[in-house]
Amino acid sequence: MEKATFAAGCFWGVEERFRQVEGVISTAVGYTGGHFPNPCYLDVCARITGHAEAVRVEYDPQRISYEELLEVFWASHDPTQLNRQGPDRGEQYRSAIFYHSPAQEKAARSAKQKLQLSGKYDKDIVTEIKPASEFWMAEEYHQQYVDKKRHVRKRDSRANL
Ligand code: MHO
Repeated sequence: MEKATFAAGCFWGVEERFRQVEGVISTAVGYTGGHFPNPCYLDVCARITGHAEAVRVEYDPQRISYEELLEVFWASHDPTQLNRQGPDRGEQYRSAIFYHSPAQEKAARSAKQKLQLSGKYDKDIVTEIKPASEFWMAEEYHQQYVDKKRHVRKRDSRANL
């Protein structure tokens, strides 16, 4: 099993996206890339931590390559938006790849360059590429948030019958 860590805006939707991918064994959301130990969501919202909302992916390299995970990452957000993603603004929503090995770093840098040269965006890709550092797990209610909400909706609609 190998690890990959990505930040691409609000981690709820990004985690859901990676959860669907064949070869991904587990996902978790958390805070990383900053300097503040053991942050809670409100610390991150207050922008005193330097952390990004991030998703940690555990994957089986026999079934999916890191390059393929990078494609999911690019497709899950707009990497030309600086310190925001859609309506969410602040450095915690920045686009970032936190690499776990020199091979991941190389793959990330080359994918970023390729995407820039592809002409898909007329603006610069602002994605940070940094070594993975301590990953602080987010609160339980943020984990698999979209999936949990889906179950709550189903339960509520059954209750209405
Ligand atoms: N727009 C969302 C972002 C949540 S995400 C965990 C909200 O304001 O609740 O950053």
